[in-house]
Amino acid sequence: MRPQKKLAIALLTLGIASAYPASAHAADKQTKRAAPTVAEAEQFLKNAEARLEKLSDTAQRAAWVYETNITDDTETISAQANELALTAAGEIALEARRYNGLPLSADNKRKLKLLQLSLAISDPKDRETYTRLAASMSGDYGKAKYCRKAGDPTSCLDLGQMEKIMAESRDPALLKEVWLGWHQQSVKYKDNYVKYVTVSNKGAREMGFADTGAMWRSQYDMPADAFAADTERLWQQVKPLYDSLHMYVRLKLRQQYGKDVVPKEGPIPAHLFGNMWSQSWENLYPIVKPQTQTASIDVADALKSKNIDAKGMTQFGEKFYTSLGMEKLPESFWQKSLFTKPRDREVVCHASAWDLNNLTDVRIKMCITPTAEDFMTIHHELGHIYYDLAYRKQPFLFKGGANDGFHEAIGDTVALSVTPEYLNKLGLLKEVPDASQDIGVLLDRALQKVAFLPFGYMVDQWRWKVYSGQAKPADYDKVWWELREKYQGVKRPAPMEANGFDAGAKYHVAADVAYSRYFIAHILQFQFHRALCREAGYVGPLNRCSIYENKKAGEKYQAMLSMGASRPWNEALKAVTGEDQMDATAILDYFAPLKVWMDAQNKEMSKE
Ligand code: X8Z
Ligand code: ZN
Repeated sequence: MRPQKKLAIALLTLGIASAYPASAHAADKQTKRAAPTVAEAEQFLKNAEARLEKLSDTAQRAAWVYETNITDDTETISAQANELALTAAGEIALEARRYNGLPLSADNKRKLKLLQLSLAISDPKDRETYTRLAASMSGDYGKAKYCRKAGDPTSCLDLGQMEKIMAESRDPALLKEVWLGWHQQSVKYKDNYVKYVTVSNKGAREMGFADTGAMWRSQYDMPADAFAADTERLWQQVKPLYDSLHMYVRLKLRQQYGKDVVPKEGPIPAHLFGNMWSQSWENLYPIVKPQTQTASIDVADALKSKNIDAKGMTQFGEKFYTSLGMEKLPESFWQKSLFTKPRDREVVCHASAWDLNNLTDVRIKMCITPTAEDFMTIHHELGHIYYDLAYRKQPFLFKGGANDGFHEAIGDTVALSVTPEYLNKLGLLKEVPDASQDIGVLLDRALQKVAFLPFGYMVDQWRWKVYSGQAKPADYDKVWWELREKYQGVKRPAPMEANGFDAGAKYHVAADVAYSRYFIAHILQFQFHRALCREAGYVGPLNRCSIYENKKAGEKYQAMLSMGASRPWNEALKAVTGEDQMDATAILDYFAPLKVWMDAQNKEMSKE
């Protein structure tokens, strides 16, 4: 399942096939079917949308019940509902080929194309295996616990508890223990993952893709290879900024943990970054902040002292969106969402946004705690929700993001406007730090956003290799750590286990959610932010801009959101930014003053 539950696209990635020849013309000749007409194609699309919409509704509901209450029964029901949806999506994907090349409207041509970007698993047994394994792996991930003392259930920690330790503890031995404890859990579903990859690839090949990775890369209105080249271009653009941050953090970590724990050169042990996957480092802020930094920028204290609960935090999020002129969240959102971790049952805590009936039954599922990190994630999830709401009047196949990276960037863009000044307005920050404190604020942001870039890039570098067969199961960990060292500059805190599965300790691998979306979202959100600030008439450093209460910027944003997936993403990007390519100059501009400062610090500290 996907963190962003837009089944229009999820269905498209779950096609099935029959023994239908690759060429529609050949098929029609063999079966002596008359060549299809435009009218038939239009009728086909209408029927397909109606059928998929209904099945998507059922599968979404089954998935919601499963992920908010993991049991054997809910797992089976969810897998079965997905199987039905997958069967229909496959039949439709294959039938769609008949209509390729007809002189259809631009919209209908696009719908036909979207329908064919899918897996085709023709064998019903394989189909069952695929949906069963998918459900079982996300359940295994959700339920996994590490027990500090074997045989003692009171010593067991769930992921949320372990993440808290990773964020707060400065004891390298404890951090290492917890890191290793969590990374042991995924070994249990490695065999299932290997089987799953095989079936998924079979499905991709039946639809004419080289493998599932190639299919994923084909979802961006350009050839698969062009997408790979484009993301590499972006990575090269941002790499110098990441390198400066990595070096700065290394020097600070050496001061904190000593030279024996943190090497002078080469990759840094992965358990020291305040995060289970070393994917964002904001929890290191207290260790790495500039010495001159006196102002607090952490909202956690205010949230706790003012007793703002999970719903209250979410209401703050909603308030930002309505200040842009967007609608209030429907009453059902407040009644039906899951805001905190229930005590009486197992759930998938990884935050997600849901659109159950493709209209207004929107919900979030999140185990919210009163931290700055979760406050930001709420804005992220609400971005998905407001996108869903904005495109609800589109036909079913266009109810999706311009691409999946757009979906991930919407809420993050809004969160970039959650500045200290804005937090102060809300009463969540006592004082507005003056300009002399900007470096600290920027550094905090860089620990979230810049630190993430190589992780966002490498997860699918690994998966592309797995799906193409270049990384064999016996080498999963070897390849995973080669990539983590190469891109992130982090290393495993202990030697690799025989037959380990460290990649599976990441939600999106266990749940098979493509990850490049987050990499491009981290580039796009700065492009959106820069453009919306311009629209709001703002001039000045980008990190000080907040579009809060700016209806003009809100209207511009909303216009893009309501396009959904109806046009190629370049057009959606142009509607907001005037640019038609992804471009890292916005993120580089945003952090430019910090880069200068870090480089000077690095020079200074390296002398010591
Ligand atoms: O999975 C998410 C969101 C849900 S779409 C919470 N994110 C990625 C992650 O946690 O790994 C947001 C940033 C990256
Ligand atoms: Zn998301």
